[in-house]
Amino acid sequence: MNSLNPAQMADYRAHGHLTVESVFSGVEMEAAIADAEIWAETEIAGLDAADRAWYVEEAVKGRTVLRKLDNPVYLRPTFRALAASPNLLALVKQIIGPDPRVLFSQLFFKAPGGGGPKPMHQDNYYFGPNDLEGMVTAWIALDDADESNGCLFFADGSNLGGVIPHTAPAGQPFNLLVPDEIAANYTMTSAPVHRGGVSFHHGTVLHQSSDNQSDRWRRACAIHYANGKTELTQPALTYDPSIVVAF
Ligand SMILES: O=C(O)CCC(=O)C(=O)O
Repeated sequence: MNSLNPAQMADYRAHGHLTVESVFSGVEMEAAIADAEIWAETEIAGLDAADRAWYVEEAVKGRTVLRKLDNPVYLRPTFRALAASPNLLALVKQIIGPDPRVLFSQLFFKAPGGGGPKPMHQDNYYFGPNDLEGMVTAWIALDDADESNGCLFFADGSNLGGVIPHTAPAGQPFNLLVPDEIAANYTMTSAPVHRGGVSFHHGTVLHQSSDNQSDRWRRACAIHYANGKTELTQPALTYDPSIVVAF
């Protein structure tokens, strides 16, 4: 599929997220996983103590597995090719407008047997763009993602509200989240996606994922696109403008 129909666009605008299946083939996802595995192996070998605390999945006992790696689109040709896929870019342009650039990207591993949760947050709080409509995250499912292995959950329509101040737990300055007493006000809807599908989400929609309770991996690549006019004027963390990928 390389265009969204009016019902899909209306769904995205109303709910703040949209799942599009079969954007990529199983073969493309297998190749991405193979590259992710090679990359993870080399990164694990070089992690210092501070990086281990943020990137290694503590809950997985008996082996060292990564929770995530940053900037796959900038650093890995395999993931850059996914981000540059004409099919994906056509959908991204329909959602946010012309000249999309990748400002940041993340590879999430969520291992079987302990891959941990990601608490409720809004990407627009992290990125602080000058235009709240100017960014979309394309979350590519490298594996089938469902409720048992930790798919995304969204607060439908929360993209129409504002950006909520986030806090960070002690010792986890990068783990920005919506405080529990505010998060409790929202009903969350699961967004299962098959391998090769993409869950698009608006920068302001509240979302989270649970831990992986299955014996299957739940790997995904989140690509954070901005249109050509959007700048990160109030980012909560530091994003390096020299690694932006344009097409
Ligand atoms: O994959 C996850 O569990 C979290 C992803 C996420 O928060 C995002 O793509 O913005």
